[in-house]
Amino acid sequence: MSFDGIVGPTHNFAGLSPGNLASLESDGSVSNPRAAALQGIAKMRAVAALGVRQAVLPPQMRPSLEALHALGFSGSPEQAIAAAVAADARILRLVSSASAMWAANAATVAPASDTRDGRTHLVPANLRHMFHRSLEAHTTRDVLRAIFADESRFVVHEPLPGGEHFADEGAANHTRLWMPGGEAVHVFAWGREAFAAASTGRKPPARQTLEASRAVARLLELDPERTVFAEQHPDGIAAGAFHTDVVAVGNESFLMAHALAFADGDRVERELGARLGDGFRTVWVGEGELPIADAVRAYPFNSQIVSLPAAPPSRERRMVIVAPVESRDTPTARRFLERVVEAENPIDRIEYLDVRESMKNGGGPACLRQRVPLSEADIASLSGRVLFDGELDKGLTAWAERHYRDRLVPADLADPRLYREGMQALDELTGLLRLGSVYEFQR
Ligand code: SUG
Repeated sequence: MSFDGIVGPTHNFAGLSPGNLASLESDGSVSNPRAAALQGIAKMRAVAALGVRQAVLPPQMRPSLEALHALGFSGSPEQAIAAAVAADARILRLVSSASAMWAANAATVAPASDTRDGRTHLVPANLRHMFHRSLEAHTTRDVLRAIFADESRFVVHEPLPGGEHFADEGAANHTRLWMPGGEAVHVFAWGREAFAAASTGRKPPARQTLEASRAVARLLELDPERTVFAEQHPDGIAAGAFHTDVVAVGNESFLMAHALAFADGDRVERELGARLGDGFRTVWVGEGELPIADAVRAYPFNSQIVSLPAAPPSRERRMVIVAPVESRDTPTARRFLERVVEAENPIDRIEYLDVRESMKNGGGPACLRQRVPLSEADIASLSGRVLFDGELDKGLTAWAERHYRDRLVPADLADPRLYREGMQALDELTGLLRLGSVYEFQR
């Protein structure tokens, strides 16, 4: 099951993420929140049409009044926003991002089949490394608890505590691989070792720490034998692959990755091969065929690889790559994806989708979704009305068309009407999704 983040009403280009080239390049340009939300809904529609169970995660309220208050800007939304702008407009940018749309960063998930207690475990990501993203963690926890409320089936943990030592970016650095009939293996990628960095005083642009990845694996109650910890390639990170899902993507028995995805790709390949056995397929690509700059610009690895429902009598699962149109329009990326389709592996074809508004902030199709493997009984026990069907599609589309602006620049964030519009939109949305009061302003 795929949970997509609905793009929030303040989607804008504020240049908030050093190390994320698209975010920096788009800084200050005009965004279209309505188009962004509709592109996200269209992606859900397309993925659902492939036979994947699809669900939604709501956006978060921005600007965050809680954060403004915590920073000493008191009073009504109007007063707090005005005071923040007067102090430093960059603060308002930080508390206004719609970044919760990138659901891959919402949490790391292990399904019931892989955990010691037989429940599905979700660890909300603390997103410590970027201030604007760290604001998401607690509401994400509350939203997940509202949806995965049945404690006999689901455990929604607290986000990891503390500061930079346990900086966790969620499933953007995590992949679960498995062979039919076999046990799954979880790959946790990390960018830096907090203890090592502390001792040298070095502060690399890497976000995820090894210490955080190990803590997440513990909380997920995974068998240590079924985990692989892999360092992200520092040169890949330096070139703009701030999350592993910018340079590698896996699904079931298939993994494709750039040579600059992992510091030791050979070891990753060997360890996975040893655990998953024959039939596990990988495609690697190097600088010569696909320069890292093109991979970062066009995001062919930030695709969703979707398993099609098995067609009887064949029990074999075929797969489709759902890629951003930028990789169709970048020759090296397109040729690489076409080679993947031709090679001996489960991939049948590529479908290109337009999520340009999200892409301009460094988020492709894979960033917009969180994978949560669920049984039919689990799905039936979800709270709220988050399953994406024709009716919710219509409801969400009309809702976004009614509430969202079609133009926003960072200066507009100071407009108190934007705050009121957002509050009204999200209040109505929690009704549509039957989620109860998940936002601070509703309490
Ligand atoms: O954390 N961009 C996000 C993009 C996250 C992409 N997710 C995955 N790769 N899974 C980030 O850097 C930019 C917001 C701005 O600049 O306005 C931003 O937060």
